[in-house]
Amino acid sequence: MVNICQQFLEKHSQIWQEATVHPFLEHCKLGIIQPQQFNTWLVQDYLFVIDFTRLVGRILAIAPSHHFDVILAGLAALKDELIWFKEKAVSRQLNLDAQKQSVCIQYCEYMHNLALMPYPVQATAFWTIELAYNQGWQLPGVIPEPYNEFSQRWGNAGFTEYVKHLEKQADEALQTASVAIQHQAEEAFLKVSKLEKDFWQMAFYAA
Ligand code: HMH
Repeated sequence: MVNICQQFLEKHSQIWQEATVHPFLEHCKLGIIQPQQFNTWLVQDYLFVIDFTRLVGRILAIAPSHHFDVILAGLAALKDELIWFKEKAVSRQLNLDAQKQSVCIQYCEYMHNLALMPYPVQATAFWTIELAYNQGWQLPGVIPEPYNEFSQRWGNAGFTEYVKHLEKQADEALQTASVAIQHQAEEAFLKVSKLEKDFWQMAFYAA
């Protein structure tokens, strides 16, 4: 099987690096991230994950049934993640009933628009979104407390496995897709990469 997802990563390695390597994560690793920066990320990411969960629900609705296992596992993990975000917000005394910042709005709108795209494009975007956090939180190496549990959530071995399954499913869908749809999937990969970078920028330069 041709590994189209890997081809996207290789062809756009610079853009991918910008999506996954950011001073925000480096400052978590060094323990010098400021509460304002971290809390902005936390609240905005919670709002993001709500819309991301809706996206995954829509993907389930159009996926071939032999892809259900992986997508349902993803949804189950998102159920826990939403509860976990609320616990983190309580312990940090953050109000999750907040307004989305402009980058978060853009990302959520993009995920909403993905609903109109063919399954192979949605499967590619899904994989890209999860891989961005899997690699982003893993690449800095061991992140000290109190941020370790954040890096563990997306960087743990089980999550890495899950992302590999997402890649396989996207590759399988792309395999039989038209060249036009494959190009759309590449655009989705690039768009998600750009939004990921912008999301870190938003939190890092939190006003
Ligand atoms: C911005 N991208 C962003 N937030 C997340 N929680 C994920 C990806 C999950 O993989």
